[in-house]
Amino acid sequence: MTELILALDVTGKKEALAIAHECAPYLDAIKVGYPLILSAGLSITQELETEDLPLIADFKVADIPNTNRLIAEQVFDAGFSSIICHGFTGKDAVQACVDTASDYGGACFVVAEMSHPGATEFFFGGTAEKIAHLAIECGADGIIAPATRPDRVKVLRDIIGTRKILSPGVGAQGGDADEVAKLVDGIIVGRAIYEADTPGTAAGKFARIRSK
Ligand code: NUP
Repeated sequence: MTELILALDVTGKKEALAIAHECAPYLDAIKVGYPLILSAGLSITQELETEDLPLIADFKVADIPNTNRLIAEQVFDAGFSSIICHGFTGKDAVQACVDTASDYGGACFVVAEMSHPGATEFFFGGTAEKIAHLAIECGADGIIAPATRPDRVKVLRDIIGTRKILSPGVGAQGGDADEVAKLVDGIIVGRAIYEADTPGTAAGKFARIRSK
């Protein structure tokens, strides 16, 4: 089954909670990042927890190992069950996130290749492949790979095997949900759901991918 993950990137606390509640029946997890945390505060996790869905912290952690560990501890103490970190920082930095996640019984996903057009300026020539190998070496639970480039997802799948691939870039960034859902373990959808007239209805439509 492919999971449907909502990227809850709205900056109003009330709006965020209302959208989460409306969409919750169709979701497998909620991903929260800087836009919402910086506006509403880390404590919003306590209110989101009432939806009884796993919370993924998308802070794309990219610091030295000690700082990564301190950030990851805050993330898991706040109630998140997964953390997303960058991979270009190297093995020791990624390992700090993976180890902290494991101490808390949580999961760590490593960004292998980003979904936006500018990503190809640096993610080329085997960089993403190297990061995918690094994610395996560190014992990460999976990688983030771009729904905007299904061909690249296939290449990364060959490396990552049965570890999870979560894929953003569906809808607003042009990725096709049905095409990518066949290749990955979870699709991450933000604007195509939270900017819809009725986010719950939009989430309900995307939920068709959960049977793939
Ligand atoms: O490569 C990435 N691309 C991406 O869009 C890695 C990400 N974590 N994201 C996140 O996924 C992005 O920050 C946003 O939260 C979500 C996609 O949102 P949308 O384009 O569907 O609105």
